[in-house]
Amino acid sequence: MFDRQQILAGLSLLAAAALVPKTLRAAGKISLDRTSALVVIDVQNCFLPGGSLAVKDGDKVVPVINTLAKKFADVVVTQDWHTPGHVSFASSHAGRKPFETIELKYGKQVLWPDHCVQGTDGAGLSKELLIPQAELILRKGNNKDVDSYSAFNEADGKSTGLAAYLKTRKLQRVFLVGLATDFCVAWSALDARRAGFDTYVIEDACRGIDTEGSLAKAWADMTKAGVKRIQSGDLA
Ligand code: VGL
Ligand code: ZN
Repeated sequence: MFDRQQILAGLSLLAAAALVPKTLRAAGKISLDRTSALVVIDVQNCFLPGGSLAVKDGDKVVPVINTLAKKFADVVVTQDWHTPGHVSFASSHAGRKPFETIELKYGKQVLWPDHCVQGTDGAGLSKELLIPQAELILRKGNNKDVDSYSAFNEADGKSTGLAAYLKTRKLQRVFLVGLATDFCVAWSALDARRAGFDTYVIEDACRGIDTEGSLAKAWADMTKAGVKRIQSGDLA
């Protein structure tokens, strides 16, 4: 049994906790501000279970992203958006198989199963993704001869205009989520750093493809470049 003194002590502790300002209680958490933007990478049917380039547990990111998105006023959503016969498809290269690598004018290219063909259901965003306030849907990789993992620059270096869009809107901090960690998320994060953004990747809101050690390499490259690796629970 509690005696009267114990109850009083407990109550005063509760009262003291209530007096601690919210900012202190959130100590160690990352506070979002008006310069923070969420960039949701390629949460498209082709990358979800049953899709032509399914990322393992790709669907698990959707509820995490939906919850996160409620914290952001500014959200950009991207779509991988390839022509039929795109240069990144193994089927466009005689004798080549998916996940082999070839050398193209702009460098190494992993060859993929056909995916995210413009206007097809596979290229559609997940129907479970609920981010009504998202103001920009950016399509990338729509040039037949050039891939674009990154939302910022195509593989040949040509800008998509995303850095200028964010800067015009005074959005300095970029939080990346989506698919796949080791390709489109990582390349976007590296380009965001190169363009001078304060860059975060929210790990539990991403899933990777992980071919030939690509996931470990992507994290090593991102860490080296100063990309911050965080969890959704780290946000205030
Ligand atoms: C992606 C491989 C090919 C991605 C897109 O969204 O990460 N990966 N195209
Ligand atoms: Zn692609």
